[in-house]
Amino acid sequence: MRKLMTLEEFTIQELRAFPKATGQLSGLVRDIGLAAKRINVEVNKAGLMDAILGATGYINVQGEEVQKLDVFADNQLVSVLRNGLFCAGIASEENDDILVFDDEVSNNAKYVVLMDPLDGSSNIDVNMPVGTIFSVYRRVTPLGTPCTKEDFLQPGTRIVAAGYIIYGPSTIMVYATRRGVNAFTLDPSIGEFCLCYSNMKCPERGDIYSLNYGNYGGYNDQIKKYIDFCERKKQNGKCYTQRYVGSLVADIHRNLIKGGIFLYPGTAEKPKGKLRLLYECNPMAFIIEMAGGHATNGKQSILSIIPDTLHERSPLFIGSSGMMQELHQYIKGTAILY
Ligand code: P6P
Repeated sequence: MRKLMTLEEFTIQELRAFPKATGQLSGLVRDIGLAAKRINVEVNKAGLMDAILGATGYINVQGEEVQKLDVFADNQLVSVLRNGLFCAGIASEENDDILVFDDEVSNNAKYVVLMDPLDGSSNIDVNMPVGTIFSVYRRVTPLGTPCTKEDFLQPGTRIVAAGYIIYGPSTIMVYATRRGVNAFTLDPSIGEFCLCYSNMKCPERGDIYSLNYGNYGGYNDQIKKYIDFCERKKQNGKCYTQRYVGSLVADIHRNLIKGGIFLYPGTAEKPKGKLRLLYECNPMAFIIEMAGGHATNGKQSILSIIPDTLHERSPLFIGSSGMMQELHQYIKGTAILY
């Protein structure tokens, strides 16, 4: 059987291609992979372990009930990154403020990590896919000093690497840098992530659109226009399919492979939508754009948005470039789908 390259071998191969690289980013991604393996064990036991399943009764900064696995995932990622050599601090969707590691080694690390430790966790109790989402930025503050909030409030154009781990029938890490997007499936027989998709490209078009209709009972005009657009495609014999898991990693992973478009517009009560710019929109936009797709907030590229606060939200339209272009053209490039 063909020997598959492990994540470790892949990052070393990348290092060999860039002799000037320090190896810090490779080491950081391997650390995240280690945490993901530990999270994967607990996610796979969910349902068997009342102790770790279900809610903690706490409410996080997003006003959402915190699932115990959320807390476990956050702790695993913080632990490997704090004990590693390559990360100066973390901003997590689960924590109100940044986590500054502030020790001599960490203060000299050149990267910071932003993450959603377990996105879609409300799906855990019904055994649907959930995911870890992360992005890596180079610090803008001087090495040798503790990182500050300034290191985290950078636009997505400054992302050095981003990825997600989807805990589904397989556990797969999708990892993107400006050199391309690659995916690694966890092989439980050796406990390693093994390269399964090289140089992933998001198909220019697809037949899938993902939207939670329930959020738009009144359907504002722009939404109505887009639904009509998709329905009209059906009438012309081109079957457009609506697929929506309610777990961002699962919905985008499917569209990345098959082609498609995901829409989370602003709603009446949440004009800026539900999804978090730093922890969900930016990393997913980076991954999709490195694979040839496109992502906007309806008015501008997601990656160009200058964040004001750690937990700000943004509408998100993301997916196949041809479908994104059609969407914008169809509604004549006006401010779409707020
Ligand atoms: P809705 C999960 O809670 C999440 O943050 C994303 O993973 C997912 O895409 C979205 O919310 C689903 O939101 O309003 O459709 O339930």
